[in-house]
Amino acid sequence: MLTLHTFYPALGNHSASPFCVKAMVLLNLAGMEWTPNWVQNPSKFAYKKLPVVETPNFMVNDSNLLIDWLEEQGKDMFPGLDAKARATARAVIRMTEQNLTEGLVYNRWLIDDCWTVLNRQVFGGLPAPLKLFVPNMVRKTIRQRMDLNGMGRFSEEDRMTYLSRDLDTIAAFIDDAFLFGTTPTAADAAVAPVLSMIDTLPADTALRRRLRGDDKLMAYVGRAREQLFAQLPVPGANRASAA
Ligand SMILES: N[C@@H](CCC(=O)N[C@@H](CS)C(=O)NCC(=O)O)C(=O)O
Repeated sequence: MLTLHTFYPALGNHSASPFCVKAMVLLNLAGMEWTPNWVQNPSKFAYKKLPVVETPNFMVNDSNLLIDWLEEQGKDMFPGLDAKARATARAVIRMTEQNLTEGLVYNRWLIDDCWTVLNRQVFGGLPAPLKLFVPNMVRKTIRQRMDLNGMGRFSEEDRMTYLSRDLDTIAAFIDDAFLFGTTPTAADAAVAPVLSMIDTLPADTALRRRLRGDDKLMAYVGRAREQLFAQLPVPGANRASAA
């Protein structure tokens, strides 16, 4: 039995983190037996980040390394794809995680109407003294990250042009139910949570409006929720396996 160390749900998603939802979906697509361990503070883990998958003899400390580990166990995480399509799927994952997700993070943390709700949901359970400074400390770190990677320096118009190209790119892959055909792959595990989290931003931002205005992407998010997310665990539920 594997243990998935994951952040708690937030904003209507099975975890606050798209990478944690991705790991849950990857484990299910691979048919693994696993159980969640809900974590508030990731500082004890190797990279101080989640998700982490604990195997009987190894810690897999990153969701993309998890894809490789599952493939090493004999699971095909890109079923039916030739070498070129596999490379393309990896590139779509990287684009989504390195750029579009940064747009999601910008919206969640730096747009005040989103931040107010995120703060309440993610940090609301902290003891009173910590609640006074931890949320603003983390927000300051995110502001610095957005400044350094450039997302926070764009005008809103340029940021939206940038992020819209990512959404166009993802939409261009959807001819069937999933990004690479009728069968979900690791690319869907990575991309669908990010889109779902843009849709569940708790305020009417330009990014959320842009996604919600795209029927093809919204239909894809709906399929992912039904077919990939519906069976994911929630804290407190008594559950032996998600497979
Ligand atoms: N490359 C990692 C990214 C994981 C990641 O960035 N996790 C974030 C949550 S979305 C995290 O744990 N952040 C805590 C921190 O940086 O302190 C993966 O694919 O697993």
